[in-house]
Amino acid sequence: MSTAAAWSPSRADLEAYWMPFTANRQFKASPRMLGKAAGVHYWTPEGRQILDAVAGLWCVNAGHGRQEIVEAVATQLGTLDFAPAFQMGHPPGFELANALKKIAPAGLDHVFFTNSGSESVDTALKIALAYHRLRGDAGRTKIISRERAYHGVNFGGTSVGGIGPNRKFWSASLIPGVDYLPHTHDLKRNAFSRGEPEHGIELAEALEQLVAFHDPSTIAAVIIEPIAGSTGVLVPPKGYLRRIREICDKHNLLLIFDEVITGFGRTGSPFAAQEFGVTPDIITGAKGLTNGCVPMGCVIVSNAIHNAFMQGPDGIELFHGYTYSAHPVACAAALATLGIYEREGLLTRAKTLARYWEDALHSLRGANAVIDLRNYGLIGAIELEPIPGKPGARGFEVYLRCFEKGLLVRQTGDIIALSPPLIIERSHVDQIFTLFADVLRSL
Ligand code: PXG
Repeated sequence: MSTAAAWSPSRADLEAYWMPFTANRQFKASPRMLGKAAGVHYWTPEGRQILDAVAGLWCVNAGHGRQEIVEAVATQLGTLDFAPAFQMGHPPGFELANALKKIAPAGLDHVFFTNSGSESVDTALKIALAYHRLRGDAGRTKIISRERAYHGVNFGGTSVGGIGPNRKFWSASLIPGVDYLPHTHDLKRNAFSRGEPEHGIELAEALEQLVAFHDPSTIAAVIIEPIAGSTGVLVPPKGYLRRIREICDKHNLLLIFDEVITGFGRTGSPFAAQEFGVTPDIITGAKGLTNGCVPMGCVIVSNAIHNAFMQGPDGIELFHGYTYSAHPVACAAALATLGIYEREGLLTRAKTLARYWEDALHSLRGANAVIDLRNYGLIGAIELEPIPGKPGARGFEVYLRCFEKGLLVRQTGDIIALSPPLIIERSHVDQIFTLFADVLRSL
């Protein structure tokens, strides 16, 4: 079945594929298909052009259809298609780890490879617990996360996740010893903030309270998305992340930044850690690592953590890894991606566009149903007034109307999130918000 050609599936053709995080029956009654992509656009199988305002799903940072990646992947497949990851190595794996070390914050010099953000999170949690145990501090097993956090869907990530519907089927089976900081979303005080909100640094003090409640000797790590993405773009209040770091240092807690969304230039720096001037002990990444082309994730760890494992008698230091860790084809895609990011300055391009983006987004202030606008780097969110008694209905309607008008956005409840490819031009930014304003008027 050609993806680019028009395709008219019957309902029966759509049954076998159980789609993720999708209202399957609703979708299959009225499918929305994509057939091809190039630059900042998708096309439906019928040839309708769609402006991609979410970089696929926060991942296609260099834009679609990049020839360098296509060629690197094809060459790699023809050279070394697969190599066992356990007790064997191959050049692209080491090359990629070195390339990541170069763009990561100083002192985070070692990389463990996974195949997704979810695997990166579970790997990071396992490394954090193992680290304390290796140091003779095996009592540190608890993890502190946050309300409204999204850390993927494996059991570890689900357990530290703070979004109710993602947990409810499994609530009795999640990993024990997790507690949650309050989220920082505060419409009353911070609505229509540009960049970091003024109010909320004091919410970091909740970490001190949790530490006192659990006793620091029982806590291994704090995991935080520097900007919470999935839950609707929650930008950290001024000083908040720095204060979290201070409290972690005071009590010897590892700080994990889940940068699956914020990594690879989204905020205007390679990682949000650099953007906000706060260095965690572990960074989890995925998505933009390969420009979304081949599944891959990474866990970048501090030298102190790595050193703790590289002691003692020779032998396997960490009993963890995946068949496809550092898959050669994924490594090739990532190396080509990082090459593009470097040549085109994409890891910092969001900074040069941020002000224009911000002004364009905030031009929606006062528009129909808009109760908040928030932004950072090339991330934006529009929060809509819920229809009474029907949470999420307005958001979904806006999402559908945007797609009808040729704009791909992301919807979570009544919040619309935007995160365009970092190659976006000002004219596209104008187009996004013109289309969006049209949709709001049509409600
Ligand atoms: N951590 C964070 C912070 C994420 O945003 C994951 C982990 C999991 O990654 P994988 O590769 O396992 O999906 C994510 C994923 C959205 C959206 O629209 C966000 C994600 C995935 C799908 C949709 O907000 N983030």
